[in-house]
Amino acid sequence: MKFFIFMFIVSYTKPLWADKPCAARQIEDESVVCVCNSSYCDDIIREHPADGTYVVYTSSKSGLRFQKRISQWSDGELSRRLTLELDPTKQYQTIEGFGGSVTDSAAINWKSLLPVLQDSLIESYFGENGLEYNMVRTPIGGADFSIRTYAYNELPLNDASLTNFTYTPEDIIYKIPMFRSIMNVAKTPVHTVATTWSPPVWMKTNNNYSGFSQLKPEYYQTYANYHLKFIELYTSAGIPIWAITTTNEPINGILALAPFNSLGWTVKNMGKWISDNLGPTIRNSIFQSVKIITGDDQRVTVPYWFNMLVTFTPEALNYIDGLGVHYYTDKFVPPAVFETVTLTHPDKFILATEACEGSFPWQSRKVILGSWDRAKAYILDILQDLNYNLVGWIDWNLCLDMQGGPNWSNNFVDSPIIVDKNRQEFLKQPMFYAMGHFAKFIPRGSVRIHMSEKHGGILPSSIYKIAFFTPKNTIIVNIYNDGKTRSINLRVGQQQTSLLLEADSITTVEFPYTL
Ligand SMILES: *[C@@H]1O[C@H](CO)[C@@H](O)[C@H](O)[C@H]1NC(C)=O
Ligand SMILES: *[C@@H]1O[C@H](CO)[C@@H](O)[C@H](O)[C@H]1NC(C)=O
Ligand SMILES: *[C@@H]1O[C@H](CO)[C@@H](O)[C@H](O)[C@H]1NC(C)=O
Ligand SMILES: CC(=O)N[C@H]1CO[C@H](CO)[C@@H](O)[C@@H]1O
Repeated sequence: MKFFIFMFIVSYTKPLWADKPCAARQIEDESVVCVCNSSYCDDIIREHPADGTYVVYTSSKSGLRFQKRISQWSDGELSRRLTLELDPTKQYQTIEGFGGSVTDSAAINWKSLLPVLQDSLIESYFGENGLEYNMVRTPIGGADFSIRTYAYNELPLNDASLTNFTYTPEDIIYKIPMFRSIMNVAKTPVHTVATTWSPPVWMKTNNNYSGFSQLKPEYYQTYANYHLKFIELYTSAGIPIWAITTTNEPINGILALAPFNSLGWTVKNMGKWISDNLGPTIRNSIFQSVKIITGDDQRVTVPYWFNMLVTFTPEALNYIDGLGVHYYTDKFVPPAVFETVTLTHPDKFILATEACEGSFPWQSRKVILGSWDRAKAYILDILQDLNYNLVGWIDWNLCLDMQGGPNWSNNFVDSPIIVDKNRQEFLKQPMFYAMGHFAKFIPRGSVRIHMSEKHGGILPSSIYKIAFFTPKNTIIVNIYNDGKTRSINLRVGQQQTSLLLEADSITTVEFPYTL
């Protein structure tokens, strides 16, 4: 019996030291990147906290990456400044997941690495000792993060019945192999969201991949079938599609905003296409459970793609499962805009479907190695979105090259993993760990719970926070400290403790809880 107890302790404590720490490379004026090469890559093991204990994981500007500590709840000396109090009985949205995007560019960069590095990149994102991503977004055909402009069934021209819809070289050489690698590694089903940037040019009014365009009316049903054909094509390659969106950033093609693949939609026509074509096509097929996500555009457009659309075409509500939102106007548009949907249509979900840093013309440095500011921008945005009942958050390219590409339209941006093909290594940016504090610790099915702040002092709050009850019967709390090192209290029921928050850091706390 003693022998077994001893074994239990050994097997319980051993994983604490099994994490491989970040191989840190300090970047001048920035934080660190963690370097993965063919013989070394850091990982993170999620502990199972025992009753009466909690586990703390911290990443910080000073260079901590998932630093792990185990502590006990105490009734000792508490801070008098700030107490965060949890109320697990008051619950909000249920989480669908977190992830990143398999674009042509991401898959090309991934493929440029040695096989052993390809594996550790996928492990880093999807593995049990990685971030445990459980969602992916992928373009249907080409996007700006491709090396050429293309779509499915470009030829024959005006082929309304899509007789030539088949795999592209990008699917065969890059994207499908990357998906297969992901699905071999992921321990939970990966929910894939597929999106068209532009259909073949013959379906469009301007006969061009970019610029001002709309769908020619005679191809409304063809464009619906185009989505069904894609779902069939990827499903037969072993890649199930969980959702489709109703076209990437439809505003771009109306305002001719972006120099890359787009298709413009007016709200009225979009509603009509969903009700008359896309909705019935999907729901009357064997893929009827594939979710239909409308919007897939900036936060500023939420009232158009949802409330205005369903006012014009209420029938669209029968087909729409949720709304997708992109990141790029978040700093200028208050999140309260989400309440126009969440309060009026609580049965529809909102999912963040695209985000990256470095996309604005005034951001002259597209990739900034080691940028903590960009990690912080991700963290604060995710906290804000989740606090407004969004059900998940999908990042853009899973990896890019040192320049932030490749990209046929020279639209370079940053990514949580930067691939250095020449040195055969990849660099995990601070943004990678920012994603990890959410993706790894908030599994699908987690429910957000209420947390209130009680101030005992005069310090203004530079604390941003969120809490979830997870399907593993634990509570997780994420706290961003946007200031100097400080102590706060955490309380749930009779249990309370003092928590030390590092300067400029994100802290995840996890402990067992029975509702
Ligand atoms: C790989 O990284 C490890 C840890 O930083 C280092 O010790 C090793 O020398 C590197 N190997 C190569 C081939 O660069
Ligand atoms: C089918 O598409 C391929 C790839 O674009 C093209 O090479 C081929 O000519 C097309 N077939 C027909 C019959 O148009
Ligand atoms: C397509 O539109 C872009 C501008 O968005 C323009 O530069 C390009 O010349 C056009 N191509 C064709 C074939 O018309
Ligand atoms: C600057 C740069 O790398 N541009 C690339 C963008 O993508 C196109 C298509 O792959 C390349 O030809 C350019 O070199």
